Amino acid sequence: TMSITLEGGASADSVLIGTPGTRGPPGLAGPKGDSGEPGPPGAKGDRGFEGPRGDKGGRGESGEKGNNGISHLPPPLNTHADPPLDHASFRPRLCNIKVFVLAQAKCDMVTTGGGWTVIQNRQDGSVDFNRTWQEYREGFGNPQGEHWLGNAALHTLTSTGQHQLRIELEDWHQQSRHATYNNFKVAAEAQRYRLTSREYSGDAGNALSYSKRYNHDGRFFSTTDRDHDRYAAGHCGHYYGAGWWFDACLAANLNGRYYWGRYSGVTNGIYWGTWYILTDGRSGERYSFKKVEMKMRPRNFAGSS
Ligand SMILES: [Ca+2]
Repeated sequence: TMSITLEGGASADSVLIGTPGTRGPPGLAGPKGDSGEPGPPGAKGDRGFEGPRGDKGGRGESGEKGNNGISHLPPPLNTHADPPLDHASFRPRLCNIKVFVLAQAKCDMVTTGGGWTVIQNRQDGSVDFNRTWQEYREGFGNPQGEHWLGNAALHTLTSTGQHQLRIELEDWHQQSRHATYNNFKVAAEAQRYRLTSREYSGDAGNALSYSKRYNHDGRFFSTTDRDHDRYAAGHCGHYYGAGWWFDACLAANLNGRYYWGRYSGVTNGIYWGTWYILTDGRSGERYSFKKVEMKMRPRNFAGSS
């Protein structure tokens, strides 16, 4: 026993002290802490698209009046004048088109009223069309010869207004046919340069919309290093070695390999399935074209037919 003083001054002689109880359960979790410090700034974004062309500059000052006298200047040579737009004296010329990058494109001022910008050409097999996504985006080849203008340029050129696409094919027997699409558009890279090719006319057949299964209209662009096709089990761009709006996989491929006429094996030549189909069952040979040109212009171009 022991003597202790209770609260209030009262005292007691003997108070028994029991053993301590068992330890209680842990308390509830405390409240959520404050947010942490903001993180470091992100990386610098990509460079934006080129802006629109600036306003025309002001007129310059007049020069001083010259003295009378005999002219020693040679007659004007007229070397930089544009060629007149008649068939007899027509020559292909370069036109400057400001697009994603400064690109030069060839103009066709003759075919069905002119005004065509050539966006693709095959004629001698001098340029390899088995290229990467980036190369197809920027374009490659020579505007005066074989080339692909570039998907970035195609998007820029078709992003405002409505445009026509004309495809001209020539075989190895001097036969030519064409296909025209009155509604042509190439979407932005974020939409993988998706193709719109509708309202067909012409005599080469509508190979871009051959059937439900082989339909290039509305398809994404694929290259040897990018698979955006509708063939789940494989990679059309890699298999055929071309950049194109593959479906699963193709009824047309104008960016295929250049062959001198017939070839056998994989159908990886320049191909347009509504004109030259795989007909030769004896040899299994395919047919590649001698010449192809793809060109576009505004749908409402003056003189369009
Ligand atoms: Ca695929």
